[in-house]
Amino acid sequence: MDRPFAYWEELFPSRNVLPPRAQSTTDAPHLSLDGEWAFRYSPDGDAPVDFLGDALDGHSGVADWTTLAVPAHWQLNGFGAPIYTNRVYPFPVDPPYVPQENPTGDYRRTFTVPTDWDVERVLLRFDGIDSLGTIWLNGTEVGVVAGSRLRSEFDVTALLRRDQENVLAVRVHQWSSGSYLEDQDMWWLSGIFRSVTLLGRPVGAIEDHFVHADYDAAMGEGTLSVDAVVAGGASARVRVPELGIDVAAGEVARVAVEPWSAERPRLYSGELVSSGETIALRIGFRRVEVVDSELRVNGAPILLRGTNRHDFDPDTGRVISEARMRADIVMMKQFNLNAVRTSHYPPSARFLELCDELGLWVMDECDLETHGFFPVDWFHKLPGNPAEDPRWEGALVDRMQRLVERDKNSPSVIMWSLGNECGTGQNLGAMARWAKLRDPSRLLHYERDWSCQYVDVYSRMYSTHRELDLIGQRQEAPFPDADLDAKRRNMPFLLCEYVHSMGNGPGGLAEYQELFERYPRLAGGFTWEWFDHGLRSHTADGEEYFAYGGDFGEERHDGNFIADGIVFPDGTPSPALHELKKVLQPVSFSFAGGRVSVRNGYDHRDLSHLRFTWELHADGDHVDGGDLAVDDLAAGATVVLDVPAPARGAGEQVLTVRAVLAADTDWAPAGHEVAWGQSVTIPAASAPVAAGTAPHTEDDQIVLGAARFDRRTGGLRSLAGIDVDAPMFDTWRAVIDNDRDFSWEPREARWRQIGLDHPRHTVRAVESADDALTVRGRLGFVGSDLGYATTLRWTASEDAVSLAIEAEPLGDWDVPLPRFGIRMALPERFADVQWYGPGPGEAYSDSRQAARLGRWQRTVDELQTPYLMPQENGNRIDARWLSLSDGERTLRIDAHPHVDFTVRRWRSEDLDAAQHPFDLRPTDRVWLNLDAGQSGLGSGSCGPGVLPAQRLLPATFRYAVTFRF
Ligand code: IPT
Repeated sequence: MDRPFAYWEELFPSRNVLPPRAQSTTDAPHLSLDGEWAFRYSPDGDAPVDFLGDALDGHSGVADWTTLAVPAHWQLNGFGAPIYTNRVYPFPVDPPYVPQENPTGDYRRTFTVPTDWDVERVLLRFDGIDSLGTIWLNGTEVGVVAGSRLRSEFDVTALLRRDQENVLAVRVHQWSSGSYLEDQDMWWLSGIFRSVTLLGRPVGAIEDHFVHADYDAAMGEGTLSVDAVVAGGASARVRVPELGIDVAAGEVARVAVEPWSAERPRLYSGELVSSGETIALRIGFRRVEVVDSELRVNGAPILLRGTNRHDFDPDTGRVISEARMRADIVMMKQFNLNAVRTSHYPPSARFLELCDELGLWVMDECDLETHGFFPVDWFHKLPGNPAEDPRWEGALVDRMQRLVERDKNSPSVIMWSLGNECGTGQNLGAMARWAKLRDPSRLLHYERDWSCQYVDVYSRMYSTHRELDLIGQRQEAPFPDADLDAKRRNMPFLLCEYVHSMGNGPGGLAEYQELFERYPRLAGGFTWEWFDHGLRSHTADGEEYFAYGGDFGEERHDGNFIADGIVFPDGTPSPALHELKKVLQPVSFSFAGGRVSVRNGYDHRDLSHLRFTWELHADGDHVDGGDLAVDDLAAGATVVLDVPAPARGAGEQVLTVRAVLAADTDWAPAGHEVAWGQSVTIPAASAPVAAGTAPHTEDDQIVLGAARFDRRTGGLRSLAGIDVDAPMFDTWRAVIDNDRDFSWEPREARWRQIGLDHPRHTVRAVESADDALTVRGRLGFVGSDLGYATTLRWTASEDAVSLAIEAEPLGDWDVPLPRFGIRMALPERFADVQWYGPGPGEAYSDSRQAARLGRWQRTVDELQTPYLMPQENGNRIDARWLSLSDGERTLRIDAHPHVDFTVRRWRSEDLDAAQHPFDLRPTDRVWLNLDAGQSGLGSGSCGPGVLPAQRLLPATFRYAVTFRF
């Protein structure tokens, strides 16, 4: 028996909402209603509506009331708890019903309309209520807000008391029919989470305006016309003094202008004036189009170097301060990103204004995702997926209208996206048709309908490199319908999500970028995603950590899948963001025959804003340097320059070329590095291997130079008096998310089945010869017949001890190894690490572009990357040498020729077992891995795994190190 719908379960529950209109900066009066509101929380939606009157007089009593800030989420302020699910709905799929236990927040506040307001009408605006709110003013219902990340306005003129306090009351339900449309991969968080404003509307106010600012690249000319709807049908004028424009609204003006682009966000200030209101205009002239399967702006193809950004703050959830928005954009610009997809809902309108000002291409996405229908077979079953079921059409089109109408004047927005992960369906078609009619100047995007019937660009997510290569060449597998296939094959292509950045990773970025740059059809993409959405929490002992799914006791959740960003929750760039910065750099360098070619990879601008320098280092020591003259180089052009000849002398000679900002910008100071390249002009001579000393026996020990070994096992006990744990073979890494069982290329299960996490080394022979101590053995794994035949050959001179490692695979290996190397331990005081090699950040075989050759110094603690779910991290790749020091004594390790190393205060097993950083407790040893290598990272947690070339295959490994003291 069906229970009747509650009002929040109506398919289109909004009531009395005014038609949506453009965001504006206006001189009309307004009053912010943000701040402390009275608040009452109830676990279901049926509490009496007893809070509308002048006094709080319900039978539940005033005692139940407390206060809560607006904007805020109640779950982050002590009421209820956050829930994280990726795509499953956290309730039974039974649309439009939602749980009867529907947490509800009652809000109220009073306000007085300023006496100097000379207005005809007063509107009440809600920028975001999650998920549904009923509004009352002075005891009378104003209407119902639905669509969590969308703006709603009401006309409250008739209900307002002009000379007395007004009582504004809002009841917000956590769940509503809209919850079925808002199944984005993020925390479920409720409440009035964006601003509330009272807007005075003077006589003759401007109801809506639409700026059309086109740019004709061939003519260098802009065309401006501003549509204005003025109350009472009056007229308005458009003035742009800088361009000498003073025309009636609706009239077309043509002038020579500088265009707007993400690279040079040129905005012209103007105003739109009616008798009652002046709206500030910030006009960016640009034309977005598809020509010859290319995505073009202002006549030139653009390459989207983008990322997906959710509104996120570790303390306030989707309540975002302007400072945080600006900080995000500034950081994106500093890290060479030029585009953002507002996954998966429109951000605060202010965010787009900042994108207009600072310069980012924006894909503005509708607040729509019905992903939870996928696990229940969204294409075939009824009650159907809202994208298809005609009963939902009104609600979906309304969402699109509210997106487009609010944001239509932002030059940064070049594409509207219908939403994310809704399958396919006719209601998407209805949204698209409306949007195209209303705003033909922008392109339409939607990923999940691979027919591309409603859209202008072909978009996919997480395609492999191979697929991207085929699409670049227009050789992709055909779509079954020939007409749609032909249409799609002529579209530009973008990856709306790629390089999933969960935990340590992604790898394979550089290979994607190479393809994007190779094929004109490929318009780039948006990495998944900007933030790790970890919520700041504290253990019982007060230790801070960032919580993920399950940490709030959720019944059903998706664990740390919420931690898949390139920025840690506290705003620190992750190693992946550094890698991205290098891979996306808009200027590239290549070296050959003593010359460097410099390529301008910008879409529109020349390089006159950059200063170029060169530097020469020998073994990491600065030898020489100076400026490099790169004449103005047009977008897309390359110049080849002579570079200073390598200085003669000892050591590895490395030439570094850098491009830095010549002057301050809005997003970085002069000197900020935009791009760099490096070339080894003379490689290092290999360090000498210690030799010449013969081993001898003292009691139960074998002594070889400064090294002492256990006579029975051949295990190293001390090096120059430093007590060490003998090197053990290690093939394990604390599995990274990309290795795990949910990965598209799962490795973990097979690794554990083999027993790689339980290695056992047996010594077969300890052989002393005149010049060496050789320990032969077999590395095996508990429960497996696979293994390695191992040889450790120790030699020594007076001041050094060398170890040559050789390991040959035994048995039929069928899986790449996590790592291969040795692990030893030193006393905990050896905590100061220096090395010469790529750095300073962590690097892996498929994520090493950001690491530059140099001499680096870090403490052990600084070498750790605090992924929210602890996992393998901190690898330094291809070190030529490293040293560990306790301040007095230093152990230096030379590699022959290179070695990967990891240093930490716990063992890989501890890292593997930990669920949160607070689970990791320092041991009294410093654990040092010296590896022949590790498998790459890939992005298998949601995407392709490690590319073949970067898998560590179980081959024979041979490498050597020399210890010096
Ligand atoms: C894709 C989603 O669009 C995105 O929101 C996020 O959940 C991402 O996956 C994984 O983190 S959809 C997936 C089926 C590829």
